[in-house]
Amino acid sequence: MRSYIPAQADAAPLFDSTELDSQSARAAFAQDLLSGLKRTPRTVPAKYFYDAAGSALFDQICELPEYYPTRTELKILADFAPQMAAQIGPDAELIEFGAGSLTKVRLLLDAFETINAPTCYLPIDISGEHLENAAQRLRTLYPRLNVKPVVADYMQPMSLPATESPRGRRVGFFPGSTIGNMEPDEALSFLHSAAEMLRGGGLLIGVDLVKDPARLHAAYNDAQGVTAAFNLNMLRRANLELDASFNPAGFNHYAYYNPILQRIEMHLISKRDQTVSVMGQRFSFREGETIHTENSHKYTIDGFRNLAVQAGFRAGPTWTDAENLFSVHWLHAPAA
Ligand code: AVI
Repeated sequence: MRSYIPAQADAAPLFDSTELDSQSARAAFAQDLLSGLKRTPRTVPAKYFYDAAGSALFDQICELPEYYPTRTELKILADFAPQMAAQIGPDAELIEFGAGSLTKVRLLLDAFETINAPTCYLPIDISGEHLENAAQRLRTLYPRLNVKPVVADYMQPMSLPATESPRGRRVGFFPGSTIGNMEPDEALSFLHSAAEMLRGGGLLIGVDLVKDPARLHAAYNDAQGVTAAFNLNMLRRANLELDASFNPAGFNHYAYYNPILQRIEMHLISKRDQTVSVMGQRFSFREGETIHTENSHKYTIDGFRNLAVQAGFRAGPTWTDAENLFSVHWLHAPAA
């Protein structure tokens, strides 16, 4: 298992965003795409959806009528933020994994009395420019909050900047059910590392739930075709960054719920026999052959709580919506 433990805070930053954003990111994409296309079945990691165009498409997905997770989680956060704030406790050091545009955290921050509010907020995200802009806006809105963005891939080992003798507990915030995009062993490893890193504090985490497959199917096969465009964007990105020769019109978006593995699987299916080149290497696709691009695992409430306990947490309260579509869990980390 890989370890995701951020090394303890001694030195300041960490990963250089330009390095992450350019050369090494391109090299990693090349390596993962080439090795993924040589595998059977062909697989490309879902993290490569998120270039600027892919991130914009994902933002559109979050607004779609069929895609319930984002708005449902926001409503749960809005409805139960005071209870969540009580679990977080006073003067916390809040660490958000995969923070993006820093909107969800505001629902939590607004639930605190000023005197008890988190003193320090470390949003971790891979996109440096985006993160710094969002951090700047947040500083204006919450002048007493020490906002320290960390440009890093939270799935890789990293270090966190030192904070001035934090008074409160260290608390993780991981909304969006991004944990569902990890394989179960990766999710366990991530949670295990988080439990260590958050000793004495806790983790607030959003998790999408098992439900009627028709509802899930609709969420990943929207009528406007935005999810299809998001999936196909992986090929467009490979053409732009790696000089690949994919014809996106030669592939179909295919997403279905696998009830045995409790996950949505997204694939790109070749519409015909075709040959594609990537960085000078040629790959032949038969008609109907797939590239597996994403898994989105769904959990039962008990299934997720059991996973968290296996990772070393003690399960606290879980909040859901009226239809039981989505869940937000408070997990107690082990004692410091
Ligand atoms: C980011 N992640 C939680 C989304 C999900 O639902 O698994 C990504 C996504 N894929 C297709 N639609 C949205």
